[in-house]
This record gives sequence, C-alpha cells and structure tokens, in this order.
Amino acid sequence: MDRRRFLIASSIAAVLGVAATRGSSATTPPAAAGRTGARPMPTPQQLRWQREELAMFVHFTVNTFTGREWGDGTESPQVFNPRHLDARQWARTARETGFRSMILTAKHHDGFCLWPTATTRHSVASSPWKNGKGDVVREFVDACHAEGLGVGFYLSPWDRNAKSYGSGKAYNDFYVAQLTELLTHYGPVVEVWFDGANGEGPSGPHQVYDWPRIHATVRRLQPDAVIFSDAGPDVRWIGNEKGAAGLTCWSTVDPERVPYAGFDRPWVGDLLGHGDPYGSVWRPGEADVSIRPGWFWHADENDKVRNPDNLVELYMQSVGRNSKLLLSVPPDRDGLFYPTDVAALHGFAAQRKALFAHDLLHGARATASSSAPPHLAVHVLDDQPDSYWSPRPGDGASSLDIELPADIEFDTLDLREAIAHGQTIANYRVDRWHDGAWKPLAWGTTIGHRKLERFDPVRTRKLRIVLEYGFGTPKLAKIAAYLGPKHTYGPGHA
Ligand code: FUL
Repeated sequence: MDRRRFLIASSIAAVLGVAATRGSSATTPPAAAGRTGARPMPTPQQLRWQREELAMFVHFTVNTFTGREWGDGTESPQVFNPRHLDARQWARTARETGFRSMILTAKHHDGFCLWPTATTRHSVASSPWKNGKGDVVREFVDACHAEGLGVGFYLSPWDRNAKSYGSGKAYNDFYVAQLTELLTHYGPVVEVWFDGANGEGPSGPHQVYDWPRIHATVRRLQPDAVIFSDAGPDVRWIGNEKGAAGLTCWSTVDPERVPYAGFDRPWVGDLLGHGDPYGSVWRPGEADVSIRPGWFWHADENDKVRNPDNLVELYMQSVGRNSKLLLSVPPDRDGLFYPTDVAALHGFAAQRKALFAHDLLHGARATASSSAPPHLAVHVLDDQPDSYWSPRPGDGASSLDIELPADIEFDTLDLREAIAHGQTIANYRVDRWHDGAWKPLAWGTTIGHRKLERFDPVRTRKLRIVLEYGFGTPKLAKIAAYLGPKHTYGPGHA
C-alpha cells in the first residue's frame, strides 16, 4: 500500500472509531502510522487570527431600519438615523466579554456604505444621521483602537445598488476603489471578509469578480490582514451559518475543491466543515453565526437572543473543534447593542471564566512512551502554546500518561496541538484509570488549535492519551481538565 492509500485507510479507521474499540495501546502499537512529508503551516497572521478564538461580527445598515435581512438597493438613505450610536459601547462589550477583534459590515448587499465614500452617493453622507457628516466606519475603528481590538471589514461583493454591477471591469474598478478607501483611510486592518452570497438568480446581472486583483489590493495595502471567503485564501468559511465546525476539522484544504467565493455545490458545506488532511494549503475555518435568528437587529427577535448556555455550546462546536467563532451581535435602531444581547454576552463570558478557572491537571506528573528532547512530556502541562511533547519520530502509536496526587473530578478535556508547526494528529483517545484498568473516556480524530470534549463528570487519578494515527510526528502542546459550573439557564434559542 502506498503512503497515500495507507493514510486514507487509517483516517477512515479513525473516523469509524475502529481505534477506540480494538484495545490497542502504546505498548502494542499498530503498524507505523503515516509519517513525514512537508505539511502546510500557518503564517504568523493565520496563527494570530486563530489564537484570538473569538471575533465579533457587527451587522448594521439600512436593514436595521427597514426590518429586512437582505436589502434590495432601493432603500432611501433617509431611513438611516441611529440617533444614539455609540460604537464604544459595542467595543467595550466585545472586549469585556473576551472578543479580540470586530468585523463591521461597511457595505452589505444593499450597497449602502457606512462611510462617506467618494464612489457613490448611496452612503451615510446622504443620510440624516449627523446631517450627513457622520462616518460609522471611523467611529467603529476609533472604538476598536480605544478598547484594544483588531479591526475587520466586510465589504459585500454583491451590490444591489451599484449601477455598474454585472458590467465586469467597471464594477471591479468601483469595488476596488471602495476597498482601497477602507484599507487606506482607517489604519491597520486584521481581517477582510468577502461574502459569497448572491441572490440574483439566472436572470439577474452576472458579475465576474476580479479576485486576483481584489486580493492583491488587500495584500498591497494591508499585508497583515487575513483574507476570508469560502475560498480563502487565508481563512475559509466553515460551510454553514450555525457556527459549527466538523467534528473532524483540518486546517488544511485542497484549493481546487472550492475555487472561489460563492462556489455553490451541494458538498461544499461538508468539505469546508471538515477540511482535508491531504490539502496543500493552510486555510483554517471560521464559524460565523448570529446571537439572534437574523444577522440584523429586528424588534421581534428581542426575545429570541441566544442565552449563555447556548453561546457556550457554540463555543464548544467552533473554538472547541479547531475553528474560530465569529459571533454576530447587531446594533439596534439607536445604534446600540440591545440590553438582552449584552447580558447574554456577559453570561457567556462568566461561564467560560468559571469553566476554565482551574486546570485540575496542575501539579500532575507526565510521562510518555517516548520523547524527542527537548519536547518532553511535561510540556503538555504548561501554558505555552509553542512548547510541546513529541514522541521519537517513527515510534508508531504513542502515549502519554498523567498521574495526579489524588483523585480529581472533571467534565471537560482541553487538548491542543502545537499548530505553529502544522496539524498532524488524525486520531486520539483519552483513557482514564478506573477500577484497576484503563477505560476509554473520550476519543476523536483531529485536535488542531484546540479540541474540547465534554461529558458527565468522572473521577480518576490517572489519564492516558493515545495517539495512533497521524501525518507526521505529533506535537501535543496541552492537556487540561476542568469541572464546569452547574448550568443555571433554561433552554435557549438554537
Ligand atoms: C451571508 C449574507 O447573505 C448574510 O446577510 C450575512 O451577512 C452572512 C454573514 O453572510 O452570506
């Protein structure tokens, strides 16, 4: 069997859970797992982006005032008048609740621009807000800077107001001019978000976007920004709007499979959710979802805001599956985050703080089946994302034991790979020592930046992590165990 076929067989076995049931252990390793070969690695920008874990999406435009989700471009700028707009309130809320950057819809599909652009009159400059002298983008950026948050922009390619939309080059010129304004007038940008939506249908205008030119504009003007779209190139859409990464989630993809933003095939969602272990590029997934049923604020959804339990679930299925959570919190017609949303965000932060307050493995002893110095077992217990344990290359299945001075009770496991070196682990199992024997507690496929496992509380004094399959020598950065607080909130909007 050649390497590729061997690895396919291994990862299928891992996905089916074969490894978890056949009782293999570090002392009886299966045939050598897939090894070596150059693997894609993150750029410093991609690493920074992923380590932030939480970003906030701010959906705000004429839709906030018309009650729509997709404006059609005929909205009068006169409807836009957020009398008490306070972007600092958005940024303060984001910072206080653990978010590290914010992405604003500078222009949504309706084409209305939140800054006084020179490219169209369809903007805040034609609105009654601040007598047409206001600039939401400026206030947003200043607020992000004041609160120490990264700045990101969503500039919808699909524009239902621009006359040139569908014309080819003329629209690309217009779009690149808008992008250039955003990327030159407002300081450093950490992320540019290219949406793939288009509801024109076969009889509507068909615009061919000049992606190479658009990407080159970002690279030239903001070389430190990551570019998001279904097709990256730096970070990819996770393939759904539920905020859920695949249970198996590789940060690598094959770029040919989803060649451009808006590439619409039935299997795209699945592909983006899981990534591809054979993929030639590093393109981690971003899980976008709203705190409300809609992306924009609507009065009749004020009682449908996700509760803190629900937000913790989102965190587990995004950040806890090697993705990043991009949570939309839409300002209301006053230009403020609504009190229910703010309270939910604080509850979310309080739950995370309580859950991750005490790593119960602190003070434990770690020993491994083998180690490649200086990457010793003890490094899985420190908090350095770049220090890790690595078994000797070619050792086949590897394992690491954690021994505690006394029993601990926990319901959450936190596993992390040293992803600065790429993602290699394709199968793991965690056993606990119980009634004189090792019993499987949790198992899965990928780890990546972070894999969170939750279960009913268990007790033990010894844990073992077994790594059976991979695409190179594993580099395990962290194992932590936590006991979560009892949930105190009722069922929420899902
Ligand atoms: C989608 C858009 O159509 C929605 O309105 C929203 O902006 C979401 C984040 O992306 O493609």
